[in-house]
Amino acid sequence: MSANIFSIVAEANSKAHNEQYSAEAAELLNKNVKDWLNYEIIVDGKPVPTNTRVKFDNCLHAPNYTVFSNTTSAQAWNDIADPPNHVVPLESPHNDMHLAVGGFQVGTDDFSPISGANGDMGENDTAGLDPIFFFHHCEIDRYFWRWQLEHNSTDYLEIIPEYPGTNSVDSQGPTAGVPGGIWLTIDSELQPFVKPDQDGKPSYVTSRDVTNIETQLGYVYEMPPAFLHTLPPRQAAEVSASIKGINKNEIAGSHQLVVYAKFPGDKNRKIVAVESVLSRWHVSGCKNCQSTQDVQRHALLHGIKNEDLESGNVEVSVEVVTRSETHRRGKLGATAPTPRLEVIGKGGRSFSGRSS
Ligand SMILES: [Cu+2]
Repeated sequence: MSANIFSIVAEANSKAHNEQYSAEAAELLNKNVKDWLNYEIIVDGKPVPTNTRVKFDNCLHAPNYTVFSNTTSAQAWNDIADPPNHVVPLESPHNDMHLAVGGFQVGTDDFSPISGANGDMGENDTAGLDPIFFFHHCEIDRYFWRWQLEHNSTDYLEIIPEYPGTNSVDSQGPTAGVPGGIWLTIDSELQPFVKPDQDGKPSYVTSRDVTNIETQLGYVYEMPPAFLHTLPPRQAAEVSASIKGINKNEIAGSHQLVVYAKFPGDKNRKIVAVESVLSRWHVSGCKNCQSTQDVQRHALLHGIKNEDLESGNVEVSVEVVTRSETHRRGKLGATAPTPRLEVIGKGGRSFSGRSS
C-alpha cells in the first residue's frame, strides 16, 4: 500500500534517532523514574519516604471527587484544613511522573546523564507524542477507578458547586469549547468528543456519560482483591507547605517547586517535598494558559514535626527549579521567580518560611 511510504520514512527516522542513544540512556531514564517513586530522607536515623509513591497512596484517601481530581480544588481545601487532614490530588503524582519520564531529576535541573535523551513526556506540548503517555494515563485511570470503588462513587461523581478548580477559567485552565467564567458540572460538555447522533442531532459527551468504566464504557481493570478493597495506609504529615506567587508566564516549560529543610546537626539541607508543575514551552503564546498564570500548591512535609517549627530548629525554604537558566523568562542568566512560602503547622498556625 502506497500510503505506507510515510510510516516507512517515519520508522527509519525514529530508528536513526534512537541509534544516537545507548541502552544505558534507557537504563538511566528507568532509574530516574524509580528515584521519583522511592525518594526518601533520613531523619533522626530513620528513613522517611517523601516520594511520588506516597502521593499515589495518599490521593486514594481524598474524601470527595472534587479535591481528589485536581490541584486547584485541593489547594482551596488545604488552605483551610489542618495539615493532618490535607488532601493530595491525583493530579499531583500524575504531574510527577510526567516530569520523571521527561528527564527531570528529583529536585534538580541536572540532565547531564541523559542529555538529549529526555522524553517528550515532560511538557504539555509534546507529552502525547510519547507512546508511554498512554500507559501513564491508563495507570491514572486505574487509580481513578480504585478511588471510585473505595468512595462509593462508581456511578456518580460529586462536583462541589462553584468550588475553586471547577470554573472554565480558573487555575485549572480553560475548558475546550466552554466560554469563560462558567461553572463546570457533571453535565458540562467534553468537547471535542461527540456522542452518536440522537434524533439526528450530534451532542458532546459529558462526564455523566463516562463515569462508570464497566457499565458505560465496557472495560475492567483486573486488580487483585487485596488491591481493590484495602487502601494503602494514609501517610499524614504534621506540617505542610503552601507555595504561592509564581507566574507561569515567567517560566518556559515545566518546572519543580522544591521544598528544602535543614535539620539540626545536618551540614546540608534536604529535599523534603517536590511539586511538579506540568507546563508548556510558550506559555504567553498559549491562549488557554492566560488564566492559569498563578501557580499555587500545597506540599506535605513528611519528616518535619510541629515542635520543629515551634523551636525554630528546622529551617524550611523553597526554590523553583527550571530545565535550565535559558528557560527562565526566556533569557540566559535570568533568575528563576521567587515563590512565597508559608509553612503551616498544628491548628493552621503559620510559620513564615524562607524563599531563596
Ligand atoms: Cu498526563
